[in-house]
Amino acid sequence: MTFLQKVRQKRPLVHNITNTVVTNFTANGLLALGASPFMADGIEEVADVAKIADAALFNMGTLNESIVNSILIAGKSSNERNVPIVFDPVGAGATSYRTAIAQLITQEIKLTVLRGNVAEVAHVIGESWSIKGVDAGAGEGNVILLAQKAAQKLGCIVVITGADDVITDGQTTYLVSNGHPILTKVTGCGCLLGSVIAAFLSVAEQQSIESVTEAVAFYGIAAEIAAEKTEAQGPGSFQIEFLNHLALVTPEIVQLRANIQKIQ
Ligand code: ATP
Ligand code: TZP
Ligand code: MG
Ligand code: MG
Repeated sequence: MTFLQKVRQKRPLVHNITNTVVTNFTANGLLALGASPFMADGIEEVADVAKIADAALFNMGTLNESIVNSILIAGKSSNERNVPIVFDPVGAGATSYRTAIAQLITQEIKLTVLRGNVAEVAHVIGESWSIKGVDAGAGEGNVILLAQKAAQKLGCIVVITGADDVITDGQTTYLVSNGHPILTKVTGCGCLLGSVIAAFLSVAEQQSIESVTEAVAFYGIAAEIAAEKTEAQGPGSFQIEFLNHLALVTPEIVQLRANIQKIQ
């Protein structure tokens, strides 16, 4: 059985502490996939939510002190139960506050996956890369080596997304070349991917790089098909069609279209 089939069978409960921009899109994306979203960031309840969740997604897109505290409390509670955690350090490097908080979270919480654009991942491990707000700027470095260095330093799987996606645990590395540039014209497509990865991790053995790779390929394939179907239209139509294909893409379609390369 593929991880996608397992997600649709188990309908995992994914605890999301995410930003105010993408909350609705993320919940709809998880529902379309076949998972069960729970958006809960209140400091009063996050520890209890973490006790019932199958996976967690922490995202610092609209950051403030309350969100930081909620992520730290939920993260510790999730770690106690060995629940997989995906962290998206949105905008790390854009302000010194974001960089410091991203580094604090990676120190205080045992992550399963760090998912970000190249600039965000670079800044989390103290390297430089140009960044424009929450979007990565053009950079000069080697993205694969950067991802491997981050995975080794943080002791987790690192996913750096872009035209090609790098997925590595520091030893094994995959390159996924599915997806479509129009994903960058709809806010939250990076953020939702983190939640989708969390759902796939919840039906896998711990630290399963294969489940993460399948999640990333599946996501890119749903976007490719949605982009084909809305070719003459714009990002608004794409966004709706993308949600449709998160529900409609089958394991057979993933197998046919997945563009995954294992790198030594
Ligand atoms: P940024 O903040 O830099 O926009 P992000 O957090 O939104 O980053 P992306 O890097 O845009 O995240 O990744 C989100 C999804 O979009 C991933 O599935 C990725 O593969 C896909 N993607 C991004 N850019 C391209 C591209 N040029 N071609 C194909 N797919 C892309
Ligand atoms: N501003 C703060 S969070 C956010 C914006 C625009 C959403 C970023 O979403 P993504 O998935 O990184 O494009
Ligand atoms: Mg984006
Ligand atoms: Mg992002």
